[in-house]
Amino acid sequence: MKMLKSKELYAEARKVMVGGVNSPVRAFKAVGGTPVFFVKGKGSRILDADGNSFIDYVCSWGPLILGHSDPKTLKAVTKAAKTGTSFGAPSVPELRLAQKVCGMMPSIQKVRFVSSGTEATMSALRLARAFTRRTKLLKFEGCYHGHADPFLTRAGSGMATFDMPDSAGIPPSAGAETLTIEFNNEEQLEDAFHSHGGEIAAAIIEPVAGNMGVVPPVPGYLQRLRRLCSESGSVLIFDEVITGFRVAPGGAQAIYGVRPDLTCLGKVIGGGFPVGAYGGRDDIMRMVAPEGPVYQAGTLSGNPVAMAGGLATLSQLNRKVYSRLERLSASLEEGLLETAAACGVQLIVNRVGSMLGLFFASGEVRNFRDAKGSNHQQYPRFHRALLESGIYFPPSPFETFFLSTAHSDGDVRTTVSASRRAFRGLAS
Ligand code: KE4
Repeated sequence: MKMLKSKELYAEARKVMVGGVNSPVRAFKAVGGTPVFFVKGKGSRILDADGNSFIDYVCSWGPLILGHSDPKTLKAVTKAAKTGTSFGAPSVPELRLAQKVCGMMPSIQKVRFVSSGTEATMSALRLARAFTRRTKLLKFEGCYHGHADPFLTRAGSGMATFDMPDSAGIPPSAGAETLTIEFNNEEQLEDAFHSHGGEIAAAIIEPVAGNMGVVPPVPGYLQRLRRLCSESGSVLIFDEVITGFRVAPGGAQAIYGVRPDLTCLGKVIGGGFPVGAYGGRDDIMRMVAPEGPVYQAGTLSGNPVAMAGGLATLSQLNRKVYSRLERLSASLEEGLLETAAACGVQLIVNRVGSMLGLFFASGEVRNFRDAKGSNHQQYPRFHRALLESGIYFPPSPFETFFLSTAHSDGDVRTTVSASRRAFRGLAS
C-alpha cells in the first residue's frame, strides 16, 4: 500500500500542528505507522492522499450514520450556506433542529445547542451542580465524556489508548470532587451512594460504553442507577454523544427504558458538522442563562449551516434505517466471530445496533478492567492487516467501530474475508 503522500503530509503537519493531528487518537500511536491523510469520502468509502480506497468503519468517530457525503445532508448545508453562514442570532434552522430533537427524545423538554460533546457534558455538570447545590460527580471507569477537567480521571477513549490514568494540568481540586467507580459493578454503585449519596450532584454515564471498546450495561444496571439518583436527589446525566440517534431514534434511553434528568448529545446530531447539545427536565434547564444563574455561551452555538446538516440527517432516521443497520451489523459481527474461530483466534464482539467493539479475549468483557485485560497487543497487527486490505478500523483498541446505511452486504463480505487474512496472521 502506497503511503508516500501521507508520509510527506504528516512530516509537514508535525511542523505546525502538535503531533501532526488535531485530536490525539488520530496519531496512530496505538497501532503504529503513519496516520492516513484522507482526501475524499463517499458512502461507505474514503480515499487517501495516495489514492488508496478504504471501507470506513470509523465514520468520523460516529457522526456519519448515513455514510460520507450523504446527498440530502450535502444539499441542505449547501443551501443553508448560500443564505448566510452564521448570524450569532436566533435562526430558523436551530428552532427546527430543537423541535426535532425534543420530538425524538421525550426526556428532553428543553435543549441548548453547543459545538461539541465536551461542551455539552461540561455544561450539564455545571448545571447539575447548580441545581443540587452539591459538588461531587460520580463517573464510571473507562467511560469518556470529553476533555473538561472533571472528567479526565480513569477515562476511556484517547486516555485509555495512551494508558493515561489522568491528564497533566488538572488542579487536585478539580479531581477531588470526582468519584470514579467500575462500570457495571452494582456493589460499588450501591456503596458510592450509601457513602456519598447526599453529596453527589450528578452521576454521568455512557448508557452503552463506547470508549473502552463497546461495553453494554448488564441487565438492570441503568435502572438501579436511576433509582439511586432519584432516592438521593442526584441528577442522572446520560452521555449519549455516541449512542444518541445511533442505537435507536430515541437513543439508548429508549432501548433501556430509563429516563435521565439530562442528556448530552453530539456526533450524529450534527451529521458530520460541529454540533453538541445538552437538554432534559425543564425545571433543571430553566436554570441556564438567560433564564437562570448558570452561565454557558458559544459564538457558533446553533450555527445555521451545522443545524441544517443535523436536521437533514435526523430527518432521514426512520425505521428502515435502523433495521438495515441492525441487519448489516449483525452480519459483520457473525462473520468476524466465525472467521476468528476458524483461525483459532479468541475474539469477543460486543455490539449494540451499529456500535461494535472487538476484544482479543475469551471471556465476557463487562468493564474497563476486562477490556484492558484482553490481548489488545494483538490489535495493532489486526488493524495493519485490515488497512493493507483496504479496511479502515479505528486506530485504537479502546474505541467503537460503526456501520452506516451506506455500507453494503458486499462491504461486509469484503471485510470478513479481509479479517480472515488478518486472523490467520495473528494465529501464525
Ligand atoms: P467531542 O468533544 O469530541 O465532540 O465529544 C466528547 C465526547 C463525549 N462523550 C462521549 C461518549 C464521547 O465518545 C466523546 C468523544 N468521542 C471520541 C471518540 N470516542 C472523539 C474522538 C476524538 O477524541 O478524537
